[in-house]
Amino acid sequence: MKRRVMKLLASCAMFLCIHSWAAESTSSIMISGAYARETVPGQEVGAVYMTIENKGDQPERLVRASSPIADDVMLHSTRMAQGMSSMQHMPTIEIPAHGKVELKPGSYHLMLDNLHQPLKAGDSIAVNLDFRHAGTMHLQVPVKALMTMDENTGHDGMNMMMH
Ligand SMILES: [Cu+2]
Repeated sequence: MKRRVMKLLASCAMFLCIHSWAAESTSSIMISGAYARETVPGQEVGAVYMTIENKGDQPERLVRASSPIADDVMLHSTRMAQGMSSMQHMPTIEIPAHGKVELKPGSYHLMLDNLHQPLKAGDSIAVNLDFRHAGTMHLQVPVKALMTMDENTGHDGMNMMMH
């Protein structure tokens, strides 16, 4: 099990890397590799991933996220326990000084609740992040297609698709 998870993490890291061309910076916070996962018909929640880097000398905190295309955007963390994944609501996400936090499948993510429209690959969606010190950042997040089956199989694959 542990080995499968490691393999999963490795493939996620690669995936993020491939899509990390665009980088945006405001003050000491840098966002890179942001993307949203395409939704399937009937899916009313979406997930957004990115890397948040803090180049400053003081810890930073993501306190809120919002999007005009969803009723609510929640900060979530996915945990694996005994082969089952569950999501936890996070009140805030801390980014340590000179550190970074990766929002990625199987870990932290932004959860778009009650989507007003389906997320289609090739589109981009507006997402706003409120940081305690850096203030509000407005992002345009590209929507990426779901991974194909040969890149991503089995139960862990399902987990990645949903979160
Ligand atoms: Cu979630």
